[in-house]
Amino acid sequence: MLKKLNFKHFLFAFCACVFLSFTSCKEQETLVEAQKLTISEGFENPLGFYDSSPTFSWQLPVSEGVLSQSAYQIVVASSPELLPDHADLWNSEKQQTTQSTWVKYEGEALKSRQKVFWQVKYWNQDNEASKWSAVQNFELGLLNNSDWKAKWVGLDTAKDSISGRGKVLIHKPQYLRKGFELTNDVTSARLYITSKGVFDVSINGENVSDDAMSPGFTTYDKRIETLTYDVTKLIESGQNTIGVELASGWYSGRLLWGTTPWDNTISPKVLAQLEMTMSDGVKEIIVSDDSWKGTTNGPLQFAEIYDGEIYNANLEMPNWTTNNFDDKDWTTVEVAALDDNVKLEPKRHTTVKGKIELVPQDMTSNDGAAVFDLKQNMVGVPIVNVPMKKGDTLKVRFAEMLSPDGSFYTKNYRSAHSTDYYIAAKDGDITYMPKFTFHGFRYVELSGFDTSKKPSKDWVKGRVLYSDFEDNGTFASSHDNLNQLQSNIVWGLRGNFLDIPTDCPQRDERLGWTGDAQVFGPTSMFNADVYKFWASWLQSVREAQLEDGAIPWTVPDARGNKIGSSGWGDVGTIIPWKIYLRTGDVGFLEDNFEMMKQWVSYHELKSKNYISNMMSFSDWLQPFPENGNTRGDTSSSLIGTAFFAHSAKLTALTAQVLGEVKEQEKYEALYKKVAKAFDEKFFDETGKVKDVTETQTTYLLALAFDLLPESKIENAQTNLLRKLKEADYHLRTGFLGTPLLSKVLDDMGEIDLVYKLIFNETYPSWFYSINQGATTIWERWNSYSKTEGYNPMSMNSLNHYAYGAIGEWMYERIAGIAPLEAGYKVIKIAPQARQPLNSASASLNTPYGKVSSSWEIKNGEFHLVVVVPPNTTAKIIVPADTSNELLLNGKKLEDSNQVKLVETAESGFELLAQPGSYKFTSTLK
Ligand code: RAM
Repeated sequence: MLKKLNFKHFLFAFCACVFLSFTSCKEQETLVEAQKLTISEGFENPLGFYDSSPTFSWQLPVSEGVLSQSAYQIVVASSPELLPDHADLWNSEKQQTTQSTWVKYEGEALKSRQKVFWQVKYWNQDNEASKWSAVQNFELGLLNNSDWKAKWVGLDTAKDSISGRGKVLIHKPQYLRKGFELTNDVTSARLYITSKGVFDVSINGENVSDDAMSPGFTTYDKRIETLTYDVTKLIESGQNTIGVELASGWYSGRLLWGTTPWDNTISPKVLAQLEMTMSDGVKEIIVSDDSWKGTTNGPLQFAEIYDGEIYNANLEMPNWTTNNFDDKDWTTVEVAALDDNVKLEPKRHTTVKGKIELVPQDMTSNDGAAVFDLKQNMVGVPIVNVPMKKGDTLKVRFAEMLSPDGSFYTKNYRSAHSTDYYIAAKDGDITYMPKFTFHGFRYVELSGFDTSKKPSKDWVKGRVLYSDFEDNGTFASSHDNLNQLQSNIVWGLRGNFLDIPTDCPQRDERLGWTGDAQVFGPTSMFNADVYKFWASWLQSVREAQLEDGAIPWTVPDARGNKIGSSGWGDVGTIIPWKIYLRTGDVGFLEDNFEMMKQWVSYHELKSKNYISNMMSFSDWLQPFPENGNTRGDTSSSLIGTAFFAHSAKLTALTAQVLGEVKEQEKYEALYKKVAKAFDEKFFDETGKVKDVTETQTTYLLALAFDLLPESKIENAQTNLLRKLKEADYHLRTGFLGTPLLSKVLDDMGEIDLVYKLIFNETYPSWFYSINQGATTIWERWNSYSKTEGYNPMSMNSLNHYAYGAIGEWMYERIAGIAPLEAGYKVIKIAPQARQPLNSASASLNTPYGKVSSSWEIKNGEFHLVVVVPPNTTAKIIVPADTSNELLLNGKKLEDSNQVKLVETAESGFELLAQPGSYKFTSTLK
């Protein structure tokens, strides 16, 4: 063969080689491609996306030869065929950087409805290139009010509505429909839709989605979120029908104290725009307008978030969302134009969905009533499947716990009726799931069913509703109660993340209480993928902020009381900063910087000589208050001043990240002035609190927020220890003090004491509630006891996430995973092992991938298994008697490129580790 090669052949081969190496200039793309590609706050290939200037993030694979990134290239195009070589929207070119998260799009401005495709490639630490990632895509929703041709439509339900509790107008649910004809086949169809109220939409008899309570709860006087659905498969050539069920929801429902800035007497309305591209390329559009018809004579006669539903099956209208229905008795809808002041924007986090189904573990029945125990306090709706007799009314009640005598207790729902009714139209089994309400419960009671049938456990299921996010971390240990605490924290999160972060999910409240959100935010980030959830809610916080900088007590502001509370409004500085630490997304700080400054200026407004006189809910629900007050004994002026200083400090730190040097200096100086005033006003020379009641929280605030001069710190710490001792080493803290306890004591080196507080079994403590049967976090340390039943205080929820804030310390210090640099670019792994724990472990999906830390004590040896994700480094501190050797994977540790010993301290070995998996063994003292 070879011999046959003549010069011509050689020349050809030579040219081909030169050509190939020119065209592809091909470096070898051998490394495994990037994974988990997302845009903005973690969206994967979203439809109806909100952000016209997104950021891009990806993760390097856990793969041979991939330690870190030295460069990336992103290509963005209007069609997948153009990738990677002909990107028409943006080509970042090769960027020499380790940045693999939150890279800003710098291409041409993106527009409503635009379809965008992108992929990324990275170079590793040795400048070797990866393959191009799989092509990702996203499609924008309608970004501007001017994109809408549709009008708000609905019936005037105010005129024949019911006067509900507190004389609040309750609108009857309505059914709206529209038929339309198409002469051609559809190739693509998008339904853009939203409502003032909550809606459920079907096309040609098929539900468009399994979303619940859409579009969710925003500052309706400023912004209403819109949804986008791909409905191509539901549209037919010829006749079609769209049908919408509509109820009050948060918009015009009975929210607590009823003074919403929007008007609850406005009847719910829907806004819908169906945009289609036909097979011949022609565009068709169907919009909500005066050709739609409606009725309130459908089966759903009543639907209210607090109060429940009344469903009358006799009024069912078979096929009403299909072509096969005559709506001649229906009324023509009223039409309202869009309001320019209310922005319509694509929903910027996930919709609420049924995420889990629970089945009863126990059932008892008596006197025509059956009680089902799900053994887990949950939030959502029941799915009931029961035998009934025609004309009878099934009554479905809920309870968080039973009284010790077994009776059904509903008083702590306060005025929330929280009951569903189903009126049967026939004999036999019925299936019913409420649609426009939700309940917080562990027990379900049914009555009104066919009593000739024996109740059975499978009559009821619990459909758990929350915003559609996934778990983001795990925590487990060798201790049952600690594991139950972790479970309670996670269930508290699920129950109170139903579109907005709420204080509680069951009584006549369920509002976006800012103080509760402020304390629980960080813990939520460990347990669930909720960055988008928070980013979205913070937009509402910005919108709700008043002109003088006040952040309302609840967001969206359902109360309309124009003032802020210290410790509550500070959500506006604390959440941006704390979430930035966990994501590393500078854009998030940019978005919120103005709000932070405004909030600090509100602190200034509400203080004299830097001493605060801002109203405060204070250390809410502190146990054993001397003054008997729900606001506890800590001076509200001291609290306000402490938060003033802290908010100024966080604003300075933010300015520093944003490179705003002047602002940084200004807020640093302000923080120092306020801290000085705080010290002079509230502390004597010896570091003891003066002139106001001395509480644990007084010291916690001073120490946590760094408000005392160096010379007083030690004494203040001693005073805090004395206060704890006086309380027999139990906490005496409420909503504001409790989250600071673990951190302050930890900084003092008092880890044993933090363990003691967490493992306390007696009141007040976390385990006290667990020993009383808690399956969620309670509002009060003693909300319920097995012998006494419910705490008689009317404000008493068994699902209030605030005290779950301890979860942050469990992840960061018991398992030992904390960010050392924002976004976990540098991770600190420093578990604090103490009795009674023999083992603990946690894992967390960081923006760079999964990190985990898992330890176990066996025969005096400490075993620690750590996984460090690619493109990060970790500082690992292995607790040890350092006079003995440290083993790595069973062998004496020797410095390598992977792991280096940095320091041998008294309490352990400090190491610097590159990405990879490690198994350390040390001997404990
Ligand atoms: C209660 C709420 C909330 C708390 C406020 C001050 O009504 O349940 O938890 O933040 O009051």
